[in-house]
Amino acid sequence: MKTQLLYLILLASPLSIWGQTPENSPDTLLQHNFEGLLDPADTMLLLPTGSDIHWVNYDQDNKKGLCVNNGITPKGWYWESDLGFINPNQANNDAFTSCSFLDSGNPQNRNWLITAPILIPDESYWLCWRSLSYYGPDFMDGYKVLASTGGNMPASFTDTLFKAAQTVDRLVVGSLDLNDYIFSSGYIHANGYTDEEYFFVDFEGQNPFYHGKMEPHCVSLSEYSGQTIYLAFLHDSYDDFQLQIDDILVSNQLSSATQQPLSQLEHFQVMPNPADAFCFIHWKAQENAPATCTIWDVNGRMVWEKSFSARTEGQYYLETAQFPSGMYWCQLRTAKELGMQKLIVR
Ligand SMILES: [Ca+2]
Ligand SMILES: [Ca+2]
Ligand SMILES: [Ca+2]
Repeated sequence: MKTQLLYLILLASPLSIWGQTPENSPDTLLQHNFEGLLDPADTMLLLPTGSDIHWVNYDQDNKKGLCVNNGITPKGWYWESDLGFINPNQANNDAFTSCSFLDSGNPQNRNWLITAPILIPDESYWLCWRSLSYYGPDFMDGYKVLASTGGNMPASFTDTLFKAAQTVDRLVVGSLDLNDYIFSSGYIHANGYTDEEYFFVDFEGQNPFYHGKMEPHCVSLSEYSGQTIYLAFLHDSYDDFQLQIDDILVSNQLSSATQQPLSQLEHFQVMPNPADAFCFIHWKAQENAPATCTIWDVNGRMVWEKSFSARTEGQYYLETAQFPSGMYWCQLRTAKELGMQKLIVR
């Protein structure tokens, strides 16, 4: 019975809930931006049972965290302002957060954020998300993005789609030189702290540190075509600090005709953001190419689109007063490059 219900929901959702048509809107199968008035953790299960249809926030280690609130940090994932801002209290974004600075010895944190099940219709689908490790390189948090075709129990997540490195040891405490560290294998935040769009040097702490900002990632889900899968974000760091995940998206809008991953635009910005009556969309591409800018609402409906002739750099004045207040996705893409940003219209 459970399985039948699951498939009904999966089959019905792209059409009836989001009202999509393949011709003019993205097939967004799953989206979570951790925004709103209610704590997203309240709607999640605390334990996976094998074939759940809800998201799961599972604290497998059951160790006390010391990251916030004088040691009463939630043990699993928790809702928090975007820590990538200089002052997170002034952030206009919220994200899901996990703490690996744990009590008693040097235990491994094991916090699972497991999605609802997703039926991947064909090879054109991608998983995208954003993440930040708050405190690098001294206490850089690593994590894994995993997939399962056999239910949502931890042991079923046998496929690793992405692995972010964590700090394993340091030769010089507080150094900003990556050569003074030993990291586990995997991607080091902000491309090894070279891409200044995704970190800055923060002088507010005891020592200067690399303060992480939200960095987008995408992986293809093409090998799961025709299958129902669960995706999991496993924060499995030893003795680091805080990791955040945001804007989890499964959609087929990020693949080119050749199914090759698109590289990031050199620069892509929408400002002011939040926008009251207008915003400027500015981009810089690595190649001279025609571009298309598309805006979708949170339900995956395309609300605006414009094409631009070949250029390497462009700026466009967009009147946002034409859109109802709310959150949108703004995407700028060429044949080979892509930029995506959240746009808040007030
Ligand atoms: Ca935990
Ligand atoms: Ca968010
Ligand atoms: Ca570590």
